[in-house]
Amino acid sequence: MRNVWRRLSTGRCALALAVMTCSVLAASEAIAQTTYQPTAENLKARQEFQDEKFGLFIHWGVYSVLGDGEWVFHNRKLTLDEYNRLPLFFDPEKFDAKAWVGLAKAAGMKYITITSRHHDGFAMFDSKVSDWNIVKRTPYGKDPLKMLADECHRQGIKLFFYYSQLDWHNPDYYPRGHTAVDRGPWNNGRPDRGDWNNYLDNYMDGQLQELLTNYGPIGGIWFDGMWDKPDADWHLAKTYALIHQLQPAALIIPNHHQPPKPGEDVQTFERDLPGQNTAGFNTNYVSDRLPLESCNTLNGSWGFNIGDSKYKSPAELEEMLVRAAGNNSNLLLNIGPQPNGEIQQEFATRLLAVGDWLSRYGDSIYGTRGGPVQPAEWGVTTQKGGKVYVHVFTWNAPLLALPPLGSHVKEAHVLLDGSAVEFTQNPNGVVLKIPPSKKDEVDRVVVLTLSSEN
Ligand code: FHN
Repeated sequence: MRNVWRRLSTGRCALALAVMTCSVLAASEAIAQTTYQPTAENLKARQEFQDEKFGLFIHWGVYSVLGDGEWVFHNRKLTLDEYNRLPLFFDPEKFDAKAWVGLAKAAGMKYITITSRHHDGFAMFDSKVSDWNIVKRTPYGKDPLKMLADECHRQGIKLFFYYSQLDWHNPDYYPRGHTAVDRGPWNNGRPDRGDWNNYLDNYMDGQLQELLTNYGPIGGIWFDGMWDKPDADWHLAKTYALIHQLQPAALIIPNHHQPPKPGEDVQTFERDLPGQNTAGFNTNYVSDRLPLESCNTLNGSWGFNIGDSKYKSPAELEEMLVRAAGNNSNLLLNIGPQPNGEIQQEFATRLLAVGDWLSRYGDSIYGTRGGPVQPAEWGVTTQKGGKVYVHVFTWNAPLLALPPLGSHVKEAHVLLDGSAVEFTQNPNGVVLKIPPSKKDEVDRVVVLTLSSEN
């Protein structure tokens, strides 16, 4: 519970309200999760997911041709006829699945999550459900997700499919949601009628069935877009049961910005650490039962955006990853490849730098869970197998005081070179003598070895 409602005001009423609301949400999540019994394979996959800690998010679709992000259809208020021309220009002759997977691995990433279709509804895979797909509509004519899945299997890295439930193209996505009604209004030429049940039960579930049968074992489905129609009946029980029945180990990761619902396996947070709603649309509720994942962008955009050069530095990305781990969460870091299939150098060099950093600091990240100390401005802690990793970002004083850890500290050393770190421990906590920061050192990591006696 330590992450819940962290940002809430400390006034008495607010606190009482927070405690009450939190208990109600926790109780409803508990009920939700007890009516859904994950299989043993699923529980194992959740643990592996938590151990993996770092994934590559890829937003890639026909929108990349315009170099203006994945919302270009909506932002420019294009009509269906206009957007339908876009696939004709999508010919990613430089797409190289081996290079993409190799880059993710070199970055220290343990899984990849790629858009199988975004809000434009355009399937980036060979779908028989509709011809609004890459094989039928583009000069490329091939299925890059199949190549990617095969390569992921070859290189031993998990592949997840992002799937947008929101659809700006299909007439059966009706009644339309906020993005077409309030954030517009935008009628792109679809008729003012449609068969919502057909959209969910045949179109969407049909495509999900394809994704879960034609690509070998996959890590899971990353849903996005329910927030467009938060009050609609999304037939979730049916869709989630279909996924778990086809691949019991596949994790359902919904980006609906709400507390977890029955059948979901991971709670995700967009551009935020769990419980920190700085983006303005995440829930403050943080599950203490499900794995957590925080997604963010390497520059400021999800899909390829030729005008976005706000690349985060390797140091910022490393801190983002460590802060996620300290908050008991994974980091899913996004890039938007170019329409020709290449990943731009600005992304690649930064990813490789993070990979290099992880080759030295990875022990304090992979396989860990959030540590015993409340995350703070100065840093965070992670823990694994009787060890606590103290990650120090900004602390200029020589001594750092930690609250009681609940265990006796046997010894302390610097992760990088093994040199001993002086410390004292008493019932009030542990005081560490932090080594001075070396030049360009983002994160000073001190490893505390705990003994089982208190
Ligand atoms: O609208 C999308 C956006 O394009 C992007 O896919 C992100 C990724 O988390 N999710 C949505 C906004 O919540």
